[in-house]
Amino acid sequence: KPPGLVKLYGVTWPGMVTKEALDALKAYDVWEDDVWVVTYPKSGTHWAVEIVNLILVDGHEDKINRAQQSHPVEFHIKRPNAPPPQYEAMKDWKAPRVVMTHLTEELMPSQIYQGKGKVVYVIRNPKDTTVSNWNFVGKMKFDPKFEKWDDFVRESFSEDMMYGTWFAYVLNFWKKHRHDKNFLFLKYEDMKTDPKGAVIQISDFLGKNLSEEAIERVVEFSSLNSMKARFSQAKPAKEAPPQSPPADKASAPSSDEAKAGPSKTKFGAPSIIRKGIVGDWKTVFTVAQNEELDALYREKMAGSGLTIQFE
Ligand code: PPS
Repeated sequence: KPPGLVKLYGVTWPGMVTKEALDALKAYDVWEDDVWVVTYPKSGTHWAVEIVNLILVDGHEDKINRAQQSHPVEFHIKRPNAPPPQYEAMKDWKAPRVVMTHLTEELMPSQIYQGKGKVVYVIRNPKDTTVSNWNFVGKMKFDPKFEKWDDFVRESFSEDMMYGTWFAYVLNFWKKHRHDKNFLFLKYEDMKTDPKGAVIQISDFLGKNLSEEAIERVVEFSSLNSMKARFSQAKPAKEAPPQSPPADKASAPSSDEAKAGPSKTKFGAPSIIRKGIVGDWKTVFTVAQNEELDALYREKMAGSGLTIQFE
């Protein structure tokens, strides 16, 4: 059953988020060596988490502690006999803990802003996050208002969007924390152009002095193909690779995957690792939608000092 949406503290969340979780996280005991990977959804969270995990084990993929595999820390699944939420279980994790989250700026643990822990913050252009999200929550039939592309794109840039709009989410962090010593801001598009550069930047930020061989291993194991091979093992045999629907067919059922039901990855959700390219938005956005978003982009980003690459 799709989890639906819930509104808490003025923000719309997926139904797996609870007030209890948000309150616990605001007051959370952050550890000095915690690494929090913070993103607007579909910005490359899992990619950045995998890079961080690999860096911490010198690129030896088999040494990553998968028992400490993270999902968005704000999730709190309440059902009979459910295991404790991750934010509780994490109290028993071994340091360094790698945590992923889409918490908004206001709701992040206060201790982070006192300089505790480190934040790797990934920004991806809002057109590609929208299309990636469309292929994800749209296909999961997460909420009825996400079922048609035209509605989805409109909804994505309304304040009611899950996790808020890209603009509010990204700019709140960027404007307040771009100079904080425990924050590293990265752009997905730069990571695509120069993955090795991104690995070096992150390892320097984490204070890890990796050998050239270790850097190469991290780059290799965090590549799209390597991650896809390792994290998509449980796909049904019938499944065709997910396709972005062309603009005029955007709301039609788009692939065998839709008919077969979502493919399960190790992350338990459809196709988190999908195309992994810059500019996929061009296959889905109509000319009018693109122009509208460009105008909004110019208005919202003016004076922010943040530039985003779209292709
Ligand atoms: S989520 O659900 O918000 O946590 O999703 P998130 O992990 O942030 O983003 C999913 C998109 O990231 C792409 N991805 C990658 N791109 C490049 N390299 C690697 N290794 C990689 N791993 C994941 C993934 O394909 C999703 O983007 P789209 O555009 O849908 O392909």
